[in-house]
Amino acid sequence: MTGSGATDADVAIEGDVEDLTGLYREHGDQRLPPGQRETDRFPVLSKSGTPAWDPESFRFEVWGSVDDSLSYSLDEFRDLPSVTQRQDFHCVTGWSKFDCEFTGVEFADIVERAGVREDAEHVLFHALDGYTTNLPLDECAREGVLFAFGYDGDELPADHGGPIRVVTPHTYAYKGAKWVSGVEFLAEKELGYWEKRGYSDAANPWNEERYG
Ligand SMILES: Nc1nc2c(c(=O)[nH]1)N[C@H]1C(S)=C(S)[C@@H](COP(=O)(O)O)O[C@H]1N2
Ligand SMILES: [Mo]
Repeated sequence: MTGSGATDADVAIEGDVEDLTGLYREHGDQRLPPGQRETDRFPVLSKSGTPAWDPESFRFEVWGSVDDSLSYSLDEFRDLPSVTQRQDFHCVTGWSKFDCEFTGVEFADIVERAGVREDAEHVLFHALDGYTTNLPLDECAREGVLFAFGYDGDELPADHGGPIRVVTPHTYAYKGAKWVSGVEFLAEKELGYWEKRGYSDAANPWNEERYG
């Protein structure tokens, strides 16, 4: 099967839903970052539409400055230990959606499985539509950065990055690659798609870091 690849499976939620919606308190007392408006919808933002992918051949790969390169099929990836977190989502174009429930594998877990080396300080995420985005390793390793395959108890919809997307509740959402298929650990920083085109590399919504 190609196309959305959706299999309409419920996503098992292991354990409690962790509430990370309070992380804005690191930056003050405003849950809604400056210049944002809250929406109940979940708009779709993609540079070039939703790519086709095949659940049979899809691989999630980890390489670069690691002791063990990793390669998982979709089923293998979904069988890794997962968490479910309630998070807020902030798009740099000005909308925020509160209380999104994402289920997925913690970034920190992948760091451990791959044995990320001492010299790795940066991460470049690769996606099926050719999108890339970069983050410092120490920001990725924070609680809240997930490789999400579930949304609100269902499979993550294809438009929102299914089968797997990154979520980064500490930053604007362009730091969260939809359709993520590769994670590259780097000693030297490489800028991603929007970062090269003038968007902020730091992308902190509470500091309103929209442009670089
Ligand atoms: N692969 C990929 N990931 C991406 C994008 C994209 O175009 N391609 N757009 C980014 C932007 S700008 C935002 S705001 C969010 C939007 O996620 P959503 O469509 O689920 O709302 O995905 C981010 N991740
Ligand atoms: Mo965005």
